[in-house]
Amino acid sequence: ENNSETATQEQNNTSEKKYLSQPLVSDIYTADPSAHVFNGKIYIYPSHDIEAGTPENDNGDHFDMRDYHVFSMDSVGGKITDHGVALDIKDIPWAGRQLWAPDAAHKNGTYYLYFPVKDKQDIFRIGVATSTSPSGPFKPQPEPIPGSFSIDPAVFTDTDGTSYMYFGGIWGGQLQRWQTGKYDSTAAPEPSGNVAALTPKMAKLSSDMLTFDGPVKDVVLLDKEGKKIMADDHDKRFFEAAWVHKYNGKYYFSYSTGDTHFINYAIGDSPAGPFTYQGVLLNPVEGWTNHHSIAEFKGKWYLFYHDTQLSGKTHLRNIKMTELKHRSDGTIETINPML
Ligand code: FUB
Repeated sequence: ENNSETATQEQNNTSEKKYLSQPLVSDIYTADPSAHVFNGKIYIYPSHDIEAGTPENDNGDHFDMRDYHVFSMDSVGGKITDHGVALDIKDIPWAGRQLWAPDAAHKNGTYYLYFPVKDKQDIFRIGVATSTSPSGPFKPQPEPIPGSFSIDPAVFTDTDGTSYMYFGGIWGGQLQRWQTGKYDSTAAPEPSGNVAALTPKMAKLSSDMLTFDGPVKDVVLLDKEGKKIMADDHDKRFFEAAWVHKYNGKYYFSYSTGDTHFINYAIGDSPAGPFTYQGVLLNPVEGWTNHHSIAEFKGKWYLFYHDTQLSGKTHLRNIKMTELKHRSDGTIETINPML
């Protein structure tokens, strides 16, 4: 009898899903969490997923979001505050559809919310909105950032005060449509064969944080032999969700591999790269997309990510956080979202 009880228990244990961490927010769906520490608190700038009823396809039309909420936490594991609607698509004069993964920055008493949205020609551009408060509401500039394109802006401010935007995403993120410098809606979703993968992009931000100061540059990702990551290497090549953090004087570029669902990371000596591939930072989560950010709070580092624990649906996600550990050699311990 004892044996059969043990067998039942084991069955229960194996059929029950065990998540590394639990959703931070459960009354609305949230995704793509970009976290920053402002005024001693953690602020999270996520996408706000909704059931818009738009059919699913490879371009991500089912991610049909219309506003952003900002969240804050005084302590890890403490209460999370929803500050309400921080920016609504109806208030962005040039926007068409799909408010995707945002990021935020702070300079001289102003907070900046950077966001990708399709314009009225259905071309993704990156916009910026400002507020005197980290929780908004944010007032958008009347036009997108000149020269911006594609998705997933991530703004990193270096210790010298210079800010850089990293951005780009292939397939539905449209990065592949800009290879000639002009928009080409006929481009294949990504290159294939014996060619280098498409690179994420970066640009220095102007001192007012509202425009690019200088050209948009390629962010070169190299393998450990110093060769460019190749287009067919879907376990390693950049797909979307760029993020940069600085640790012990080194620059860490992390990103999603999209259809293979990893968050990988690469290390460089300068914010402009090149960055050398190191390995997987976060293994695949439940749901198709994997999108993260990394922030230091009170001497510890945290990974912010999402999965679909609450809904079981790829376009209705929930944000989570967990501790991230750098080893003494600077590499990062791989995080498994399921136990
Ligand atoms: O949330 C919409 C899009 O899905 C994001 O911009 C991508 O990074 C992916 O998470």
